[in-house]
Amino acid sequence: ADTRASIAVDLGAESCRVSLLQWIDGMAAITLVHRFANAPREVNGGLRWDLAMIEAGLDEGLRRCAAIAVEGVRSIAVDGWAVDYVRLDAEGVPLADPFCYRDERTLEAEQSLYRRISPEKLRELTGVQLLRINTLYQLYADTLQGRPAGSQWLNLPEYILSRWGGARVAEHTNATHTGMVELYQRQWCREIFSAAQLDLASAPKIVPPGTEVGKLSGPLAELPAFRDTVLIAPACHDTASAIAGIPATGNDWAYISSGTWSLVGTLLEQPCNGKEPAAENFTNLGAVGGRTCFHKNVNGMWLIKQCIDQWTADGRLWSVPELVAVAEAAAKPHGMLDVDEPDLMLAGRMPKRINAQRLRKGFEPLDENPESAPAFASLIFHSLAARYATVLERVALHSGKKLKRLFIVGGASQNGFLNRLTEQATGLELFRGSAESSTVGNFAVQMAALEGSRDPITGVYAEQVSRWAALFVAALEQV
Ligand code: LRH
Repeated sequence: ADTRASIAVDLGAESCRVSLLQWIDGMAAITLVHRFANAPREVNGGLRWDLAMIEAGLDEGLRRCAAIAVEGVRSIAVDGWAVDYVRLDAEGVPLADPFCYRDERTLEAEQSLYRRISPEKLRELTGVQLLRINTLYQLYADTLQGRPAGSQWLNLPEYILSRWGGARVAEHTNATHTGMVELYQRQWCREIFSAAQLDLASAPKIVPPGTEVGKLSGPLAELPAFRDTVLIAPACHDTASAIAGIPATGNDWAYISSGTWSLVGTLLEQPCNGKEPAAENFTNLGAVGGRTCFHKNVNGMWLIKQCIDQWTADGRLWSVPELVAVAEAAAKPHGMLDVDEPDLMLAGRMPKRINAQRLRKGFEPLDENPESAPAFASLIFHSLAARYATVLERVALHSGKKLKRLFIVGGASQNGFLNRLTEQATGLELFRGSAESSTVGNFAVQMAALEGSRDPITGVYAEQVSRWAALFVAALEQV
């Protein structure tokens, strides 16, 4: 057997991670080798990611892995948050720092695009929930700003793979979140491209999860550990990776992938794109093994993190664990927050935004002084749990599943208080999956890909991936 190591890169809106999988006496060992903070920044009135910082951090992570993995590195795969993309010039060099999906330029682009193609039509063609953050509206915003139609773009994880020597592709699970892929054909949708005045010829080729896209090349490839390292497109969408990292069987479970966002839903064998799920704006995104992530984007730790940023600016530094502890002891404020109000998806002034909503709804505003953070945190956690319960009821209804179990994965699955509230609100039996579930799923897809048997259309097989995931969840618990 090949006992070389593998590397999983997981790009997060709050932090990026580089992890190493090694085989020691036949046992899997996973180490988080490098983790660095990430955040969008305001540049000339636009909200953008610092691409050079991300690239430097990832290269550093790879170098550290090479120093540890004396046995050599067999494969590398990259997943990350969906929808954002890098524009390239003819040589494949980035034209600018990528926009962050929260940038407000898509507020107008969305409305303007709906005059060319109706939201109902978009929904029917793609099965994807209408979210203004989707790549479609961002690319159309570029068009409105006079961007030439022919320039190439790559979603972020795929861009990183190409930067390390991989072919320029769009991995299917990640491509679906652009809002531009036909639900059943699994290809770019002509009608949508033409409505948004986008050039089909410059769109990257869609490939399924578990596709080898090339060999590591360039300066890093000179390190001995990287002599013969293949690059793999895993499920490039971090949420699809996180769900692939849940080794559950049976038909009675739902998931919450809990981080900046909470993705609340269930895995389906077939998409569910009827009138009602469409009206309720559920999404059908690509999952590993040709399955479907049927879920809804619910707000998440974004609310807490944005409040913390504001309180920090006002002179009081709260950590998330500290806030969770005080929130549990605080009284539950009267009146729940509508966590999914569009205004609460925007950056900045979060305590003010929350109070503005409370005033609109006729509730007492909360004290915005940082010392009163416990009341805000309590309100946020209670409201998130209530929202999860409402959404999961609809998930059960649309999917026809009798839900009994709820798997919570991702960074915020560590929040015991929110978990207890969620268990109470949903009445489901709660299981905490891996906090690094995207990394688990990323490695699991790599291993399944390296084993070699795969479906030409949907890629690696779900059962195989699931077996590897079970092993890696256990391997990560040892850390
Ligand atoms: C989570 C996530 C989510 C998307 C959002 C853009 O990181 O990928 O699935 O909706 O970021």
